[in-house]
Amino acid sequence: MTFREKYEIELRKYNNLINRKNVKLDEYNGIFDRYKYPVLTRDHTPLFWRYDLNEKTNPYFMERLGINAVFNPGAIELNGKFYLVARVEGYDRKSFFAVAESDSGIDNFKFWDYPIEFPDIYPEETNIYDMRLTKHEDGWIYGIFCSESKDPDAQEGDLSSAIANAGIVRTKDLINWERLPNLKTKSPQQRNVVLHPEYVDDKYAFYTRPQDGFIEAGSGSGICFGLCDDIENPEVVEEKLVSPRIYHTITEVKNGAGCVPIKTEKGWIHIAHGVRNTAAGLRYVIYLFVTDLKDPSKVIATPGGYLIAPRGEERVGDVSNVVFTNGAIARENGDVYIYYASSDTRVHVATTTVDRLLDYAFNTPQDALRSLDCVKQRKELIKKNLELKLSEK
Ligand code: M1P
Repeated sequence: MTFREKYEIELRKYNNLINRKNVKLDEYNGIFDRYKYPVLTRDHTPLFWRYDLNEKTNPYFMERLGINAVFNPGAIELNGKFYLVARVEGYDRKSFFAVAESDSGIDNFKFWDYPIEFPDIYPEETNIYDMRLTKHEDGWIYGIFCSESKDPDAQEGDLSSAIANAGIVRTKDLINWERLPNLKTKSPQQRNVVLHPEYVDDKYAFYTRPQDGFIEAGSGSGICFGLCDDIENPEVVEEKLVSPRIYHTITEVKNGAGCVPIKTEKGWIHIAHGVRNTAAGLRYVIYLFVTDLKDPSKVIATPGGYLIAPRGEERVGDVSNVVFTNGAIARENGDVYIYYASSDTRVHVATTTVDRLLDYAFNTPQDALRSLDCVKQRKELIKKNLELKLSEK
């Protein structure tokens, strides 16, 4: 086969993939819909990101810079189009950000030609990932992401210890990005930090996730909230606990804010992740809670259990048994698109509406925390249903 033929075969596969229509699955729970195909995978990255397309310098038509995975995207709607700022990970394990665009939000996402570049102001920064995109009322679109560096105090020979910080960039068009200093807090490490879209008490407001180590939450007790006077010198002095870790629940080991909160008439909808341990390792699921419109640090609805957990093929990937979200789009017509990654490998969409999420939030029973109390809760539901004598009607 000639170089040209090989190229055309791969190009056809790529075009088929990005032009493929997505299909709603018939799996039903009344809360959200899942789709057959992931909306972004490593195969969605353009061939010209991976191959040297010059036959003279690449006679075997080989990948020169492979892409390992595409996951954990921030999401935003601008002028009726859906944009994902995805975490793209090369074969070299380093992640970077790239914009993919779609008209429908459920299929045909196509990457822009070039990945995102922003000022390199932290020489020790090794990896960047998981951007949350906040359309702030100050007029900027902020990207808050994890900025990871090697732990300078690691013991000799320890090449794994790392420090996670919240990096901050801002843009008006997703093309030109300004970098601001990393967020300062009292915690030695921060990941899964989200900027609230409105001022609170005339200040910027962040959801944080203090943690003792790079992986372990340690004494970090959950998702917190804190105010910041100056976004150009960002510091949160006081962090107040919002969504705690709780024994024998989906947030036992850790949790973290996910999408930028969605404003509704009944409160702010938060879609976050919770982590528990199993004999097979950590299991990440997505859960929801609502906070007060005036005081977004005050939780007013906590439906029990998870909203989305890994299913079928979602369960397997580079880090198996994980679903994770850091981007959702709430449209003016009430539709909500939740972008979630499975097993740190690919991106899916779940579609729903604000009305359905609010019904779910306020009418799903809270976690009863003990098995026998959960039985009571379920018996109550069964009794009410059986009294309806639905099968006899
Ligand atoms: O591997 C699962 C996820 O692990 C991290 O989340 P957390 O900080 O809550 O442990 C993140 O690094 C995320 O990117 C990753 O998907």
